[in-house]
Amino acid sequence: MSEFVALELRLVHLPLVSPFRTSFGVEIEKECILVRAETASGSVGWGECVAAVDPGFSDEFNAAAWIVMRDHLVPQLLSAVVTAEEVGARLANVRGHRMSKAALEMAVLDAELHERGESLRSYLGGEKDRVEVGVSVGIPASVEALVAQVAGYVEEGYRKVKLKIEPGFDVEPVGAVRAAFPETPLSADANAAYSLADVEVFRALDAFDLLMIEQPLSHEDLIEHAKLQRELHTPICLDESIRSAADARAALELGACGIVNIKQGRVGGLLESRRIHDLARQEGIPVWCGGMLETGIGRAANLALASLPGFTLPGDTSSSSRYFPRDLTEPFVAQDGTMAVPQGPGLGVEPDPPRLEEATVEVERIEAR
Ligand code: OSB
Ligand code: MG
Repeated sequence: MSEFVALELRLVHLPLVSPFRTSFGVEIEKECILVRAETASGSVGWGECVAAVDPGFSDEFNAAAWIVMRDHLVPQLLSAVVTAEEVGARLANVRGHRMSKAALEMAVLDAELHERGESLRSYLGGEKDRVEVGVSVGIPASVEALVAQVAGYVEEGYRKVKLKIEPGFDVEPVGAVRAAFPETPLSADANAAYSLADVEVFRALDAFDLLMIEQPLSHEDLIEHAKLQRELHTPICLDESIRSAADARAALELGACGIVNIKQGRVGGLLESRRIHDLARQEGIPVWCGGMLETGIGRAANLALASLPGFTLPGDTSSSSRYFPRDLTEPFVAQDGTMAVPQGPGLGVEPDPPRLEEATVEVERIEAR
């Protein structure tokens, strides 16, 4: 339980090692909002908002997230004694904006856990010291470039390679990677780029022994995913379509997927993530931890979440070097396809002050009155 005296929003820009292209757009540079929460007793907590510059993955984006946090969400957390578990209910009068709410909940939780001296892993009920990780590969210039890139990642030891696909770049590249790496666990992520009329594409992908096909159809659909799933052997994994535990319940009941990608930002926070985990586990549905090209702050949260027992498939949490020439925190490094779960209080990491200053393009401090 903490009383918050100030919340600070920071817009940061970090160069990416290479542009990341998906079916909905391209990111050349990482831009995100960090939240710094300060309690009356002097504890500090950090949160990272997974929204991007453009509303491509979802309807959330940074400029809107900044306003909704500053004007609508942060004021409701200041001057009040709140626990992380109460954040969701306290912010429920604002509809949607889950990525913003998740960032605030993360900062509140990090501060609270620092006050208690407890790690996020322990708080969430995580059981693993290290988690299996994979890598998500953006759409490249050519199939040859893709195969070469995958070779490097396989060499690094990643336990799963996820290929981004879109209409016109699907069966051929996935087939080429499968032929070059017959043993590597592979998946394909369409980011909602197809419709049921494309069923033949998925029948063809079905032949490549993929671990899953991620979000083939509309970001708002469950029913058509259920229809497609009945046509395929490969499990469908939902990402964009699952924004809450209620969505997950509906998806499982409909048979819309066999696997769920959990992203704390997409579903409104770590606590809702745990509810989805618990539900899926009860239903015998595997989950894994997705990623949104987070900096070390958000990556630490993902690792804590991925240490829960139902996360039985490798996550998209790759080494810092896969994303940034320089991360905001101490670099994360995968070894033999696994990554250590931070053990210190809260997230167990914080931004390196000079690095943070260098990356910051805007700061707004909102104080309790
Ligand atoms: O669909 O999983 C996705 C990144 C940004 C937006 C959506 C997605 C992704 C990734 C990257 O696949 C995962 C990561 O390495 O963080
Ligand atoms: Mg995805």
